[in-house]
Amino acid sequence: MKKIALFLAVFCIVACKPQQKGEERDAIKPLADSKANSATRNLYNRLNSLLQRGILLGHQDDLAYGHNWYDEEGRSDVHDVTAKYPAVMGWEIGHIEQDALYNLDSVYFDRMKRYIREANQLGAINTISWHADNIATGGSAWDCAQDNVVKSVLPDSENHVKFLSWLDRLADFFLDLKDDKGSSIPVMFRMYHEHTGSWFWWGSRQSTPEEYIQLWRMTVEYLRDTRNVHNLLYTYSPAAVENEEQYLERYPGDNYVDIVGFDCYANGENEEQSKEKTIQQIKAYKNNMIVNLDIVVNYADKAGKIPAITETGMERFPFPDFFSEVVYQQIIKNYKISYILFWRNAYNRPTHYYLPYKGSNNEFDFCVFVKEPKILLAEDIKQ
Ligand code: BMA
Repeated sequence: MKKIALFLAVFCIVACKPQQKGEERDAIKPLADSKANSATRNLYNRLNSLLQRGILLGHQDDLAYGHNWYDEEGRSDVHDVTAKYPAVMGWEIGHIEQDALYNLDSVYFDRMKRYIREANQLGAINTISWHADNIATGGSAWDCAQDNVVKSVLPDSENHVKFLSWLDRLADFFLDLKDDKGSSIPVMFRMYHEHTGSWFWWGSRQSTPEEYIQLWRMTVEYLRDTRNVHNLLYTYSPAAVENEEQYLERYPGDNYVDIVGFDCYANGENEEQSKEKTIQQIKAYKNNMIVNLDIVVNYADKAGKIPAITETGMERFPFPDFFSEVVYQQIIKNYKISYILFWRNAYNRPTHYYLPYKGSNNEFDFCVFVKEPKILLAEDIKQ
């Protein structure tokens, strides 16, 4: 009996040792990058434990600009309206592959590094997407005139070497994400997204499933193994699908993915459209969201991944209770998902906004939404 008591006491001292802040922990699940640095493994564990607390509110380009303003110190449309910052901030590195100074939405890359640092300081988590140009034509990510661009960047194909030089520029950017003390900042990298649609050169009509999977794996392997980038969690983010089979048709495999999500929007064509039409669009959105949430949450559960809504919203949300009633009560309330990322509030396009800004419609409705105990902002999760 004494022996058992002694064993239990020793076990407890060893096993129940409190975790020190910043201490290196192994990720709960193996990550796509087995050499992911400690900050990245901690981020994964943090996402996992936050999943039990609620849903993180995310916003694209939140600190970079908002409705009718651009690069103002400390400003954020979400903060203007709710007095808190989003818990997830999305950034876009399209055009970094061209060695450009700023991205396709006019955000300077050196400032983006600063915003990422600021977001990190606020306790928020950063996610990065990449609308890479079409390497074969010189056109944009949306240039789908050819259906062999993915094939052309794979090993031994005509654009492979040039494409690796593009990945080098990405690697340099990721490696340069550091906090004030010089420690690496981990980010969720959401690459080749919405590939179940066919509006990007990596889309479903532009490549075979095998080619897409090869592109994904090649990118992970190059960044991770050749360039030693170890601060990424890889995020799989198709456009809305109809069933799990479609969701997984181009899935690169559990060893290459950490976070599983989907992008899904409510259509909203113009300001003059009838109320009836808006209601129909919202109904379709709700159905789509629920189908995809079921797929993603279920798959994440089976495979030990983090489930998320990686892009969503309705431009101008011309519906009174869009956030508190439609998005929260009717869609996300009963789901265990890590985060919901709303798309950007453009500084130079008055109707291109996906979250309220000071003085816009739905300010109060959005405040009701963020006050739901399950909705978490940066201040709620700061460590
Ligand atoms: C789209 C729009 C575009 C933007 C692109 C990449 O959905 O917001 O204006 O250039 O995303 O951020």
